[in-house]
Amino acid sequence: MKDLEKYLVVSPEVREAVAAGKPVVALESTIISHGMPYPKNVETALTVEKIIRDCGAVPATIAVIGGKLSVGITPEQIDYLGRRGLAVTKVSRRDLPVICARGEDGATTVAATMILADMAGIRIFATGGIGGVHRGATQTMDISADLEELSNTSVMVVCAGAKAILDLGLTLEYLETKGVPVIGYQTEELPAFYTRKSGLKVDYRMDTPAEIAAAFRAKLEMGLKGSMLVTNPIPEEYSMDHDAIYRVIDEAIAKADELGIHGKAITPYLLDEIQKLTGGESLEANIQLVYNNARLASAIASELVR
Ligand code: PSU
Ligand code: MN
Repeated sequence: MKDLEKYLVVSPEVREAVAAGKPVVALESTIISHGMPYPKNVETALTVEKIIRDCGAVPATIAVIGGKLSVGITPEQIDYLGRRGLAVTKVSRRDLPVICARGEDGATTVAATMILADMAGIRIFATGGIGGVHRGATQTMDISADLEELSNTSVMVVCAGAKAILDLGLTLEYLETKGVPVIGYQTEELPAFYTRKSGLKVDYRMDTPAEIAAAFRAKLEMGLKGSMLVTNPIPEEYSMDHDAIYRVIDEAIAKADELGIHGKAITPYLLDEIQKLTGGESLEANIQLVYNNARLASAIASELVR
C-alpha cells in the first residue's frame, strides 16, 4: 500500500506506540467541530487526551488536515478545528477522496475515524455517541454511514449508546443484520446516551475490560472483519431525566422537520438545538460520558495488547 503514504500522516508518537505494541486509543473530530460549541469542544478534546494518557495509553485524535489523513493531530490542530467549528467539512467515508484530492480540512465522523484508525493500525476508538437509523427512516432512508463502517472495519468503538434522536430499536436491528455485536458494559440494557435506560437489550453483557478485549481478540484472530460496539452507560450522577430529555429531543426534531433540515446537517443541528434547549445541562452530560468512555477504552486497549 505504498500509495497510501501519499495521504496518511501518523504522528511519530502514535506510530511508535503502535509498532511497540503499546495501547492506543483513537478519537474522532466531528465531535469537536460539529458536536460541541467553542471553547468547550477544545477543552474537552484536550482533557480526553489527558485522561487517556493518565490511564497509560496513547491518544490519537484523528482528522483530515490540508488533505492529509492525519492520525494523532497536535493540540494546535485540535484548537484550529474547534475554533473553525461548522466551517470545517464533516467528513464521512464518502467525503474522504474529495476532501483529500482538494487538499482541504475535514472533521471525521465515527465512520471516517474508524477507517483512518484502521490504516494506522489502531484497534480501539472512544467517542460519545454513534450515528444510526434515524426516526422516520422507513420514509427518509436516513441511516448513518457509521453503521456500514461498523460492519466493515475492524476497530472497536466504545460509546455511550446512541442518542434518542435516533430510532434505537431499528439501529439495533440494523446492527444485527450487519453482524455487529453490541456489548453492554456492566449492563444488559442498551444505554441511550444522556440516560442509562432505553428499554432495549444489548446482545451481551460484559463486566470487565479483559472480557471485552478477549471477545474482540477472538474476532480479529479468526479474521471476522468488522467492529464490536461497546456501550458504556453515562455515570449515574450525570445522567439526565428521561422524560425531560425526550421532550427536548421531540421538540428539536419537530423544529428540524419544519425547517426541512436533512442529510449530513441533521445530526449537528439536533445536537446544537438540544444543547440550547437544555441550557447546557446536556453539554455537561455529553462531556462527562466522553471522559467515561475514554477511561474504559484505555483499559480495554491495555488488555488487548497484553
Ligand atoms: N452523535 C452524537 N454526537 C456526535 C455525533 C453523533 O451524539 O458528535 C457525530 C459523530 O461524529 C457521528 C456523526 O459519527 O455525528 C454521525 O453523523 P451522520 O448521522 O450524519 O452519519
Ligand atoms: Mn444521515
